[in-house]
Amino acid sequence: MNLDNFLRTKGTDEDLAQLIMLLSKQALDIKAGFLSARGTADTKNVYGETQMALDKRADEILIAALKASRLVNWIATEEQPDIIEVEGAKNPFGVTIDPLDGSSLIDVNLAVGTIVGIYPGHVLEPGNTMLGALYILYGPLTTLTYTTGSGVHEFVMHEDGTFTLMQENLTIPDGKIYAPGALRKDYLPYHKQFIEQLELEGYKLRFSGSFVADVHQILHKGGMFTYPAFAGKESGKLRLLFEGTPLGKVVTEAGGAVSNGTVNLLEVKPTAVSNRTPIYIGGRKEIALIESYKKNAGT
Ligand code: P6P
Repeated sequence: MNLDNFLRTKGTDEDLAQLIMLLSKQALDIKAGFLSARGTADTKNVYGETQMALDKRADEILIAALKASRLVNWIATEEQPDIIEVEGAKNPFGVTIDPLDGSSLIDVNLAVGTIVGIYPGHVLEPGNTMLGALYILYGPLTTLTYTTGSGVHEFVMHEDGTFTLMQENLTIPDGKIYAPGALRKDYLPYHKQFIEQLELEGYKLRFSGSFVADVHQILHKGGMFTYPAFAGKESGKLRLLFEGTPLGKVVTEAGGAVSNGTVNLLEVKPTAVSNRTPIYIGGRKEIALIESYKKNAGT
């Protein structure tokens, strides 16, 4: 079954379905740029990170398509300093987008992806208000995984850019994979204790440098991804709106959990689009464990 028919059979809100279809249709163009727009751009994003030419290209493609469709009122992307308000919007929706997470890995041919959170209105709201979330993963296959609150469903892209159903109602299994971001020398005590416990239990390290690819693996095989608070960076590295909450919504809908180590990340209200956050995302067991370690450490 193709994505369009699947959305319809699931009774998805028509405007939301149109938005998901529009986003899916950008994948072919974004992927086409992988051969041409390589290397770094001569600019930095608001986080001071050098932008890859592909980051900017994917960002331009997505913003142009969303503006032309008028399907959303607010657009926030990791590559833009401010939230964009769309003139003549037909819907009140807001979207938060990481246009190409992990983009620096394209030069070494590793999987990267587009991450999207969909809100009923403005995006500076807790992730648990989201109408849905999706990510497109550009790997050996190009896949689209989405949730609108009724299960998590995965599709594969064909040569013509259409997507067909690969797996319905995906749930995160028990599994022993851990993806530990940050440098071990910078671990805070409670985090060090947590990582050492996982290693004691025989968890295997799988960390590619692409959040979306690493979380996708954990969604299918179980375990946990973390990019924690660390010495000198109590807010961690990853972005709340563009990475933590959209994939947190998907993993939570698949029976997992997402946390900043203290609380459910989907309950956190952003103060700015640039908010960073410590992230623990994966199986409920692992998330409960880190929250207990952090609580016992009194931090
Ligand atoms: P580090 C990619 O730049 C990213 O934002 C995430 O996709 C990834 O998990 C993380 O940063 C990798 O960070 O410090 O290991 O290079």
